[in-house]
Amino acid sequence: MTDLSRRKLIKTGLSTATGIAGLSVATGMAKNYGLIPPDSSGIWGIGETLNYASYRLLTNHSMAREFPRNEISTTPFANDVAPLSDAFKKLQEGGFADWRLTVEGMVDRPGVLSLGQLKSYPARSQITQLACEEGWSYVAEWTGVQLSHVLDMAGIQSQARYVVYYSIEPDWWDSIDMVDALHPQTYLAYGMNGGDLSVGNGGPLRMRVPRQLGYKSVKFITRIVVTDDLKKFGKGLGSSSPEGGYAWYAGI
Ligand SMILES: Nc1nc2c(c(=O)[nH]1)N[C@H]1C(S)=C(S)[C@@H](COP(=O)(O)O)O[C@H]1N2
Ligand SMILES: [Mo]
Repeated sequence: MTDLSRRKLIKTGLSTATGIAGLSVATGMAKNYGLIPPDSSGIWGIGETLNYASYRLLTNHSMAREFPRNEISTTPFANDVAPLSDAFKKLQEGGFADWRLTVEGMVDRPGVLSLGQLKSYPARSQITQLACEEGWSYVAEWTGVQLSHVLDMAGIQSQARYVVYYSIEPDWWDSIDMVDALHPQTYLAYGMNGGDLSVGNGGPLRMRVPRQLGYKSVKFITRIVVTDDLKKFGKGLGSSSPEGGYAWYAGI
């Protein structure tokens, strides 16, 4: 590659890099900046790396769009979930008084939190869109505690790079990097449109990651684990989604 085209590539940025030479320069840069996603080794690996790396370099601090109140959807769509377990139904019958969120991994103060404790933390609200990879979306007001607040309380250790989160549904777990975990719009959400978060929409507690597609907003959250290495979890792809063919990083 000539100096001129190299300069042009750096100037125009990773997202517009084309051709094999461009791709290898871009993935090299991504590697230097620690921007290789955990699902980068498959057929679509280069695409996933470019997508994640260019988003991170260009939009690290950007906010998901917030909407005026009059654009809240009148019928927020509750996507189907697998039939909920007896354990879930028992918690539901008890008004979720016994729902617990375990916080563990690379934190100084691991612990177990009730919904009451989460609600005693500073509450935040945002009116944002939840967009499914299948093409539909809705706008709602989400209320919850910033994930960053829960992480601050637990004291994240300096090597931490990702937060892994688990649903009470066994097949649903996912993870985000620290940029999204500490982002002000990433919530552990327990409210929607002024009321409790309905079970259909993931109540009593769901992760809300408005800068990524809907599937990253995992419902019925019971556990979060702070880690430096996603290879230790599941098949090492960072989430149950790439195991089913979806990208780990689903920035919008
Ligand atoms: N536990 C769990 N979380 C989940 C899902 C699921 O089936 N189970 N579906 C995901 C998908 S694909 C989308 S698009 C959103 C849908 O959220 P909604 O039901 O509020 O529309 O939830 C996500 N979180
Ligand atoms: Mo979805």
